[in-house]
Amino acid sequence: MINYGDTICAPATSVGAGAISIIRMSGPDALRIADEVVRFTNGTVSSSEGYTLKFGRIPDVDEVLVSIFHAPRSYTGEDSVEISCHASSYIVSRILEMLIAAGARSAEPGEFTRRAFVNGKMDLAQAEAVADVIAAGSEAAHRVAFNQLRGKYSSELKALRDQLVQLASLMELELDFSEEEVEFADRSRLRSLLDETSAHVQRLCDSFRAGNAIKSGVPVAIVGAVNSGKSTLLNALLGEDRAIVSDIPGTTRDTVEDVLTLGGVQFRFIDTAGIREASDTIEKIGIERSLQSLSKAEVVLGVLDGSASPEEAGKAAALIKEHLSPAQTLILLFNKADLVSEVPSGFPACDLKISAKTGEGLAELKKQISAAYSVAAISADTTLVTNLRHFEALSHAKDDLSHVRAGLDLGTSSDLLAEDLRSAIRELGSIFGEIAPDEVLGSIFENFCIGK
Ligand SMILES: Nc1nc2c(ncn2[C@@H]2O[C@H](COP(=O)(O)OP(=O)(O)OP(=O)(O)O)[C@@H](O)[C@H]2O)c(=O)[nH]1
Ligand SMILES: [Mg+2]
Repeated sequence: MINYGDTICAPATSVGAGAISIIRMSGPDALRIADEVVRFTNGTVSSSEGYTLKFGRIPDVDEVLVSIFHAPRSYTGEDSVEISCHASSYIVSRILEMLIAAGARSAEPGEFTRRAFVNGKMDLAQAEAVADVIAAGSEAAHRVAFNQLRGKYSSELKALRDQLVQLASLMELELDFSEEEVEFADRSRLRSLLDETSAHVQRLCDSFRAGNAIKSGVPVAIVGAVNSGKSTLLNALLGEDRAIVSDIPGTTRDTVEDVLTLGGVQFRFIDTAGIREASDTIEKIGIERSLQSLSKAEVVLGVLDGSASPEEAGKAAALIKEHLSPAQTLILLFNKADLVSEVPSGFPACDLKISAKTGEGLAELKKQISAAYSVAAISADTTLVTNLRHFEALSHAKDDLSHVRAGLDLGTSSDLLAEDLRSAIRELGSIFGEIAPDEVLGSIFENFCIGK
């Protein structure tokens, strides 16, 4: 265990909210400092067992409860206390001042979790999941983050890393015997092991798109011709007047977005400027943004004006499909169904008839949207990569492995292949913090809140 030498303190709850605040303190002097600041009727924090709670007084400030944790059985692995006081910003800052006067210092963002990582209480992917669990705004985002916090994610990556280590040792075996010109390692065995691990790394890379969408909200773009009812649809889905609606074509000039949770998944709905041949510079920029939103969306709601001519609607549908990629889900909507009793012949085939104005078909639309990303699909066994740092490491590992694969086919010498393999092992190891340079740790933990 690394001894940091100093003792840190910080509020662990948001200051000034709720009835109770918790102040956290961790480090070699945590117990002594607590005894200096808090008075107890009998005994001291230092002489108490771990996992006990003591009632005490901070003269002229507050009555508090002190939770006691002894190293190494604490969150950080160090001696720690948590002081529960009344949630007044005055009381919290008074207590912090007293702790600092007695020898503690203010913790930096994420420093408690950083100490937990350095002391081996959790690996780096788990430490990152702490922030994700706290930030999770939906059941799906929580489930993904919680799986990572529990360490299932790390064990899968560690198993993958071990497979690569095994591959590397097969290759090194061949190196050892190369002077005798024996191709010792069975290259076909090497190939199949390599293909298996590459496919696994590829699968993890592919999961990033869905994982990231679940973490930050699945983007749903509402696109279509001007005046087709896109903004009316956004407002109807959200149940509030979020975007301006008017019968003037070209009302929406810039994208407008808001979130809605459906079936435990957070969706980010993006209303866009209607797509048409525009002469106006500002409208052109808006349309450019519409197309960008379309290309970045997971789900695209193509809104067709049911009262428009089949030719116009056909053009609008073709334009949407032209910008769509196979990974995206398109739901084509026949809107303004309240105005038209039957779908005119020659009108593009739609998935659903709706009226954004009367609400007809919107319940079914919500079902179809949430079917595209359901929580049920994220079982405890699904590994989804949600973290950009992990995605980048996996992508590098994937490239390294494809070099190795290409080299095997070309008959490249084992020492060159082993070099690429070692690089892939390093990349995977960086995810759970096997190698974690200070600057990497710094950039991870600086995004945490104080007290985490
Ligand atoms: N009858 C009827 N009118 C609708 C429906 N949906 C939208 N409208 C009307 O159509 C007009 C245009 O609606 P908007 O929601 O502003 O259309 P938009 O697609 O956002 O238009 P732009 O922002 O200009 O691209 C408004 O007058 C709406 O009231 C519908 O389902 N039924
Ligand atoms: Mg609009």
